[in-house]
Amino acid sequence: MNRLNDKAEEIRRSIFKMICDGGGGHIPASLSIVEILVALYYEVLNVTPETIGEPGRDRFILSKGHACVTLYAVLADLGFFDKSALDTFGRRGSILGGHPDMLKIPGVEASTGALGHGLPFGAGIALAGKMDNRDFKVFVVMGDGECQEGSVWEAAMFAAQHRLDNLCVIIDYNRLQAMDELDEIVSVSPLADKWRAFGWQVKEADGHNIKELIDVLSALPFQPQRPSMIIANTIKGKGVSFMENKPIWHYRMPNGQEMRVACNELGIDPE
Ligand SMILES: Cc1ncc(C[n+]2csc(CCOP(=O)(O)OP(=O)(O)O)c2C)c(N)n1
Repeated sequence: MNRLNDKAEEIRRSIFKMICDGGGGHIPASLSIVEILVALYYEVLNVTPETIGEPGRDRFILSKGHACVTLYAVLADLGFFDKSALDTFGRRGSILGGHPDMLKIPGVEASTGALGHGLPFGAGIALAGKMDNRDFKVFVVMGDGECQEGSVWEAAMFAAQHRLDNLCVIIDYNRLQAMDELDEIVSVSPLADKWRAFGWQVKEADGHNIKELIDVLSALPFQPQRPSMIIANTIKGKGVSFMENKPIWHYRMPNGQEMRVACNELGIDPE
């Protein structure tokens, strides 16, 4: 497990450097999902740069597309595209923009950014897999604030009705939404009960504990004939102390002194 914890730290450094060098991005939202993506891509997902075109591969959809730099760092590390592309993030002509583009970036399965689309898209792919008698799984990572979108609940009903037990959603439950606390905007609690009421099998996990995440993900489907939901308890901004649980940092760049503190905490050599 040390290897994966080290990998998570490496991905955190990559996220921070990419966004600071690129001049803008969602740092805390990206730090929130590091362990979730590391658990999925390094232990669970049956997909590689060689098999990305094969119909039987597992699918991953990052529905909270504003956290795309985490996905970029992981995909580059696994060789889906050259790591040098990370240095171009946010620049004119780069394949790596502020939201992921499936037509430009090898390994990206869905263009996302407009919240509420990843689950409907994933549910459609999961149904197609069932109809084609394939045994791949579809994983969707969503934000907790994203659960306010009506399209999420339409897809939730659809997935339960079609018994999509090849579909797993992981909610990044950091309890913040953009610039405020989720409960101060439109509360989604009790989150687990809501999903259960829609016919989903729900488990909770510490979203920063890679072993716990892998254990839960290894138990899929949680119940045959039902879609699975993992509510991952997370901290928005995890790893940079002054950003943790602070909504103001949703889309904000650190100044010189803040940059030095963050680099020190993440183990980045300040140049
Ligand atoms: C349909 C839509 N409405 C609004 C936005 C603007 N937006 C970008 S990130 C964000 C916050 C989403 O909250 P949450 O899903 O909890 O993500 P987190 O705060 O953890 O990053 C919003 C509202 C968007 N991207 N898409």
